[in-house]
Amino acid sequence: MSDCFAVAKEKYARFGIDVEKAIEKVKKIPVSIHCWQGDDVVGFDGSGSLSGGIQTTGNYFGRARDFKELTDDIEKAFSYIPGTKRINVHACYAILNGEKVGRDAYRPEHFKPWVDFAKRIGANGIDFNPTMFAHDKVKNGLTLSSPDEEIRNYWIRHCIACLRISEYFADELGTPTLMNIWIPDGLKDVPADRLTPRLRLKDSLDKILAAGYDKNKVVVAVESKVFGIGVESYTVGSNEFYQNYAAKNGICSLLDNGHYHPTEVVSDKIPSLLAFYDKIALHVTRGVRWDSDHVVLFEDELKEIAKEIIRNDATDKVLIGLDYFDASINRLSAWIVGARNMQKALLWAALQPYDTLKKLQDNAEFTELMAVQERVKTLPFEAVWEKYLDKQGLDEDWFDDIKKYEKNVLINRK
Ligand code: RNT
Ligand code: ZN
Repeated sequence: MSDCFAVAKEKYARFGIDVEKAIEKVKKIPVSIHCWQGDDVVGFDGSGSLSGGIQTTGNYFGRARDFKELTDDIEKAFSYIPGTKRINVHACYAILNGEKVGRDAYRPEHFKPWVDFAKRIGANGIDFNPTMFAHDKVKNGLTLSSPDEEIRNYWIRHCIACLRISEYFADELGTPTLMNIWIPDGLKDVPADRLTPRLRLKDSLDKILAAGYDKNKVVVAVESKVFGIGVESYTVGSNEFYQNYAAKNGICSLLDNGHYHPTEVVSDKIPSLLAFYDKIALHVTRGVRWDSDHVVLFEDELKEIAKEIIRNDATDKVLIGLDYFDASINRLSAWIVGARNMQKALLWAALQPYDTLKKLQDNAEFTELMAVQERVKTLPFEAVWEKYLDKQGLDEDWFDDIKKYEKNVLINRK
């Protein structure tokens, strides 16, 4: 292997690329890993099955059913995921210990076990999400945009409670918490009124932000969507709505690459937003024909997304999070494959000769630009990836151990 690496190092160096530097750079880029891959987005607060157009399909055995099982699985999966890892938690993963408390009154203490866990496994921080789906206060599919003031207020209180919990995570773990707001609100069929629900959503968001929060501790983001299953005709929180809201209110915009029309790409949106925002956030996922949230694979668009982060020196500006959920395969394997692929793409992106390529573009040398871009695609990347793993005490032999965990641990959850 070391021989392969030496050859790779030399081949990349011919294009002016320092592979050691690339490895060190990528190791430090935080990736927020979503807890909800482990239990099919069910959570612990028992408010019913998924709603709002998000769906898990499949029933592979071994779904984590409580905090202990979920964190055991995360810990096991993390042991095979290189790089700097954060944990992304939804409010529905509160540990209530039988206390009768609504989502609008969740307190930091309900998440203390997550903090203890994150500290114990050395996570870089926790990110957080209000959970405004799978709940009886979602009325006619609407939350923050509901015509019913009581419903809106419930979810406003929930989001404010989440701000406090986010501050608590930041205090405890010493890194800012990304608090991402996604709502399922929309309509199945042709709306009679597209504006008023958006005005109500705007007002609700204003009220949440008016509660105040420490901007050094919490980055608030809004996540747009184009449509969902059951809400095909209209989404209140559309891209245009949230881009403008975020820009005008100094908050962050989150791009989920499953949330756009099929020929739109998030890789092209990243530099557009970098021209205006200090920070942007990502949900990296893989949509197959719709926002299906398949496991992230090492594909062209993922590489393109990573390239936009690396070549624009935006590793501090783009907050990377994963958002997929596959219930048809071993869930730990889903975590490991997807999270490794994110880092693989970042490493791949860190190995591109941008100075040369940008110069060729500026000089309109498009023939050579194409030739060089194609040439570097097949440089010996695998050897560098293996070195990246090796430097973190890892290799490609993780699958057998996960199979063993499946046989010894997951099997008992039937
Ligand atoms: C739904 C959004 C949202 C959720 C998670 C669970 O379409 O992508 O981010 O997937 O919050
Ligand atoms: Zn998302």
